[in-house]
Amino acid sequence: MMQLYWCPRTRSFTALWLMEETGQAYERVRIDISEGAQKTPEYLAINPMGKVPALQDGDATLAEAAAICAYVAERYPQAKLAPPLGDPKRAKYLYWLFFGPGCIEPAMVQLSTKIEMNPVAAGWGDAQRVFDVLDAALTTGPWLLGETFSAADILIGSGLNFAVRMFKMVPSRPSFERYVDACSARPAFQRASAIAAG
Ligand SMILES: N[C@@H](CCC(=O)N[C@@H](CS)C(=O)NCC(=O)O)C(=O)O
Repeated sequence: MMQLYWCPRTRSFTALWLMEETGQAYERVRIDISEGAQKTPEYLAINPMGKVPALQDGDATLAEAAAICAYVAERYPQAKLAPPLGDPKRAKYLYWLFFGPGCIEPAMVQLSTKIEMNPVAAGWGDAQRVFDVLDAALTTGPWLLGETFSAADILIGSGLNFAVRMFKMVPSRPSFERYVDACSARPAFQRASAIAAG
């Protein structure tokens, strides 16, 4: 059984929702980051970055929410959280999985710190461009891959829920509201929310 290392009100909600979408049994190991549990030698052996989420699957351990999404979607193909190899939808699936940490995360930091960067040199361009691109992709929907829900929606949807709804770090837009509503209507999202609420 996989072990998920997580903490409420953190980015580990992504992995919690993901595990709930798989329908597979898993064990939750709570790492209380307000008490420094992420800095113990035992936990640093699992994730040397000392951050949640992290996942253990037998001899395999990994961290980074996007990598956990990709890994779990592959391990449980029956959950249909990733287009199979050879499916053209896989291109956009991978694009959005990398767009999360590669563009959305730094854009969020840029919005909250107001740091000015040369948009040609910055890999994400600038925050306005990142959120315009996401807005355009979400205007059609219902999911990032059209009718096909995937682990990319878990990554981007939980990120938007975190940044737009919970922490109001990113100004909302109608497409973001519709999308977060669609994500939060999923039974697995609701189970994860109930777990996170304790
Ligand atoms: N790049 C990581 C970020 C994870 C992260 O920043 N987690 C924060 C909570 S939202 C954390 O564990 N902070 C504890 C610390 O840095 O001590 C991912 O996407 O999984």
